[in-house]
Amino acid sequence: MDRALEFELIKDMGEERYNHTLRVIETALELGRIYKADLEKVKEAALFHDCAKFQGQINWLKMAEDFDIILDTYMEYNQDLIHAPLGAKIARVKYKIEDEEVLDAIYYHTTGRENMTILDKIIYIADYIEPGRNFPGLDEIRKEVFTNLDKGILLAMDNTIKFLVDKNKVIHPNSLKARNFLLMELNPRIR
Ligand code: DGI
Ligand code: FE
Ligand code: FE
Repeated sequence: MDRALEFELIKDMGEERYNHTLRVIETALELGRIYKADLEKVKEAALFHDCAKFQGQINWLKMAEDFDIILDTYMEYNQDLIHAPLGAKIARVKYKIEDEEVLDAIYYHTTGRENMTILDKIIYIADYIEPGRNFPGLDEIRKEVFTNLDKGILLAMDNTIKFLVDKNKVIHPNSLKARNFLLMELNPRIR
């Protein structure tokens, strides 16, 4: 890893989250090899996926405005979601990433979206199953991801949506669209 780049990322996100990033890279590369994704893109998207997860007290609305990000009402309401679109923007302007597929994978890494690309899927799920994570049900999901990527992702999305409902949290429409899309694709209509 380029030292200056590493330094910049650690300064912004802190050591702990940087270590999470390294684990996401390893997991994503492992999946990328299995599912035949472009490993350069996988590595780049994983490296920068949380590049906007700044430490400390951040005025996310102001930050979004400064970077010309258009936020929907759900992101204004739940500001934990802002680091994903903001990350795509920062990857573009600060880290000079030009690949739209990579930028999209960063943009949608928290919620997912309808009809996800293989790169979107790998970043989304590597973030969820990296070895530092410890959610209930994770062992089953880890196993499934390596057998059937879509089924594994659907389990992870179901888990996340259930968790959010239990916590009385607003669910972003992209999370619902992503889950519905996979569910319908995995269970085609019979008549
Ligand atoms: O940034 P990370 O912590 O590595 O992971 P992430 O970007 O997936 O963020 C995870 C958090 O985002 C987790 O607490 C669940 C939450 N989340 C995911 N989808 C939604 C959501 N929160 C809300 N309110 N609505 C969603 O649709
Ligand atoms: Fe994130
Ligand atoms: Fe992450």
